[in-house]
Amino acid sequence: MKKKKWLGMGLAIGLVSSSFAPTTFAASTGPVKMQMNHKVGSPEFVSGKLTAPSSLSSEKVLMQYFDSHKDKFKFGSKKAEESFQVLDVSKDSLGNSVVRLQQLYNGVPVWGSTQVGLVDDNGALKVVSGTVQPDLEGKQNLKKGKKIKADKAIEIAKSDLGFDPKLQKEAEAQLVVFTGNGSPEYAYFVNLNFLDPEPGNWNYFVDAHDGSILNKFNNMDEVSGSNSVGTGTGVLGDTKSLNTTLASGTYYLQDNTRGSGIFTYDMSGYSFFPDFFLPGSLWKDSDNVLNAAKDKAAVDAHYYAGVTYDFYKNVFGRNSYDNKGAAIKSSVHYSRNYNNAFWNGSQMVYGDGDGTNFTSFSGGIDVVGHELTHAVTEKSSGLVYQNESGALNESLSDIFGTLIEFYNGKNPDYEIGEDIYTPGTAGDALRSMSDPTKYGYPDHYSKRYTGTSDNGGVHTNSSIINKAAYLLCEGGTHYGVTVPAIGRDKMGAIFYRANTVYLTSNATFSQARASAAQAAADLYGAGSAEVNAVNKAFDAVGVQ
Ligand code: TI1
Ligand code: ZN
Ligand code: CA
Ligand code: CA
Repeated sequence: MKKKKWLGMGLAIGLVSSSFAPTTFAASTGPVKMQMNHKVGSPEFVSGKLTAPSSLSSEKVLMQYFDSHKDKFKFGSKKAEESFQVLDVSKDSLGNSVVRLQQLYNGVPVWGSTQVGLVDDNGALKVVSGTVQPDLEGKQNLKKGKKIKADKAIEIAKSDLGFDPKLQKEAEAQLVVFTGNGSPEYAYFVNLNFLDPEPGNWNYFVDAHDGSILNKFNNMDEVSGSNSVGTGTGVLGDTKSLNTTLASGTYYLQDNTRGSGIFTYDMSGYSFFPDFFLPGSLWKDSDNVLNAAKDKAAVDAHYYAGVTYDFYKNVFGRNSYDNKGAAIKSSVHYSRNYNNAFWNGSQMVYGDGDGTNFTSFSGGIDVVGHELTHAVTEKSSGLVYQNESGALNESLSDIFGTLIEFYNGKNPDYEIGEDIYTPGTAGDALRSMSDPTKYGYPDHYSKRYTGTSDNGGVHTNSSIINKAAYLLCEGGTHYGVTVPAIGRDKMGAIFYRANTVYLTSNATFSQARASAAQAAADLYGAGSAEVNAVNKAFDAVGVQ
């Protein structure tokens, strides 16, 4: 797979976008929504009627817009035409023009700083996405200029590798403005791509003034080699076998036996901008025995992604999250002491936890099942991650995370996150499907959270649906309503059909009830006990 050289920092931010409430204001051309990147202090996403219709080229429309909003985008004294290079202009499926830009500073590309403009077929600008690095002209470091030569930078990068690589293509050093460490610097971007003595695709940023290495990462995301089976020790100390790939004497966490493959990567504690350096480098091991402390998170992310793939394949005939065999990617050791895991729109990302509230998130199979189910939901119902649709999205992730835990068969339960939550305290969990109130979550619609935090309570109100799903599996009487048990398999089949057939992006809880009842009728008959049980389960949690 070929990697694009310029990764958009402000693009594809998915669930982890810095979603501060955008401001809305009326411009002369119509209402405009401007979402700020507060870290950088300039806009990251602007939408609305940004310009009036025009017969100019789409590039010109975008450049003129930048020129007339210099105060916001702060790209300096030069005109937009000199501050941005047009990388690409294309048409989308709706007839809009998509203009892709690379920010330049005095003609030098600002690494990772790309922008996109969407211009409709009337020549009106509708969207500007991507943060511009602001006020570069005032930066002291850039005034120092460059002192060392490109060849020297390549030498520095090569000697840092510690061995002499047989390069696939000649190394080049490209002068860039590197902003990844906070203060912009001139740097050489050096790519070293090789297969021998071991495969690697290293990116180096060598300070153009003093030759120091500002940053480096191995951007390799796939190897070609032979299938192999290794062993690993998981987060909880258990041993499991792993599908790996052997290439040039090194083993990689690349499982070629499922769909288009399962790949596990190392973020080595980095995060920077989410998505910027993801996925990190493909996990490698010298002897196919992954038993070091740092291996544990990788072992479980890899193994449980395989179990999750098998669950969806064997139970529902679904080939990966998109049902088209998409490659499944996970990165572990994301950031430091990071107390969460997420699906970013294209891959799973796991923190190591702070060691007190959480340990490595991939150690819980219900966590892995939860995250990969977000991908299934995104590719099917597309439930919007806010308010009731967002709580449904979260609930489906908990429900299937739990079904996958039962499918795996090792100490399964209806608790959520028990294997990674408070490693120093036994017997507790983050949430409970059987009794959400144990951890302070609502178990009835009348007790739902109606505030705006956590995207409108997506991790709170999910518990109401979780409880309905639990009652459907196990039966019980809740607030005076008795729900007959239909078992996990039928509950799973009903919710899977609801998610993949009937639920829509903006579904409410009551649409979820109707969808589940319809799914049960399709699967088991209109007047079936299963339809009755679904209705009772939603009655019990107060959803009509
Ligand atoms: S999908 C992800 C949302 C994270 C948003 C922040 C970037 C999420 O829901 N993560 C789960 C992780 C999890 C799953 C933990 C199962 C335990 C069991 C989650 O519940 N996160 C909690 C901590 C939260 O975000 O509130
Ligand atoms: Zn989630
Ligand atoms: Ca569990
Ligand atoms: Ca605990």
